[in-house]
Amino acid sequence: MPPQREDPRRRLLKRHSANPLLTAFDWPYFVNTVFNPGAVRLPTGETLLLCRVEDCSGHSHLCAARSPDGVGDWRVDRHPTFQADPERHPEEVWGVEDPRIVWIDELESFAVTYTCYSHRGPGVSLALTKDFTHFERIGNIFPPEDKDASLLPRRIDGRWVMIHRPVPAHGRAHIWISFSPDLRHWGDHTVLLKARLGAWWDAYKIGLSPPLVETREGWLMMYHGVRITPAGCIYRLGMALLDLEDPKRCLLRANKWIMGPERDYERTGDVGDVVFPCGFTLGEDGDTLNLYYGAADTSIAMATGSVQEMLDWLHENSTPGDRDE
Ligand code: BMA
Repeated sequence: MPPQREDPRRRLLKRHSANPLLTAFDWPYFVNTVFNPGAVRLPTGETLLLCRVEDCSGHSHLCAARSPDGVGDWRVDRHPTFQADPERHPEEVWGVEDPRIVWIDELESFAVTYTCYSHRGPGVSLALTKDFTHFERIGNIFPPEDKDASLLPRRIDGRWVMIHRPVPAHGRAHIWISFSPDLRHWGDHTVLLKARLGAWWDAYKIGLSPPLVETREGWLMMYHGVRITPAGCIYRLGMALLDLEDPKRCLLRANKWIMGPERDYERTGDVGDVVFPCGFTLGEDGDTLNLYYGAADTSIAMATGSVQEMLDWLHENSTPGDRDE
């Protein structure tokens, strides 16, 4: 049989026809842009997006938007939901950005990891909340330069697990994994997934996108790769699979990206050619994945896929483990 060509119309992630779902014009107060939201489904069934909002000073804060179906009828908080607190947290003096949210059964709380930004560069901070009104700030847990962080939703072998992306002074920016007994003290820092080299779509700089999706086959990790071109950077999305009980082990890594900037709202904006997911919700069936992403650092969009189809595709389009040549 001749080799089958992949149908280019087959898409793992289908964009919603109402995209972009949210823009600065939906905000009850004046803002520049809204993008890169963390996402959760609340016990009420509502979808909550904790959106990065950039004001006209250039600094970002976080603001919650709630919707009954995750697509429309958004109720946006009338004031910023979570703002930088530079008096107590000087590492936030230039704002807070790009939240990832995970529900933690053991703590009966949502854990929000976000980028704190200051003169020293971007770092990783952590806050806990039960209601997205009151927040317990744990503070800066990974110093600059580090970002794109999310917890796993449970301890593994007694320790909390964080995926994050430090940036070295020289060389490629890889995704790392670190461990903690108490969410405050972190160690056993290990490179988890390397940025590749040369012509690869994910060469030189990669970072975690939304929190990991727990499946029977392993932790499904969606990550962004940054292609540096003479015309600027292109942010695309790829996938890898980590061992469920030993997430330091990368089982599979897709060779191709699964989503890149195509539509006008992804190609044009304050920073063009960016799709940047920071959150997802799962449907009642446990398989339908609604991925929320920032488009061109300007608006918020959503794409939907099947976790099982993504896993099947990953098996067909991967090299085993973490090959980076
Ligand atoms: C990354 C992050 C994101 C942003 C992206 C594109 O480094 O800062 O917040 O969406 O760049 O500008």
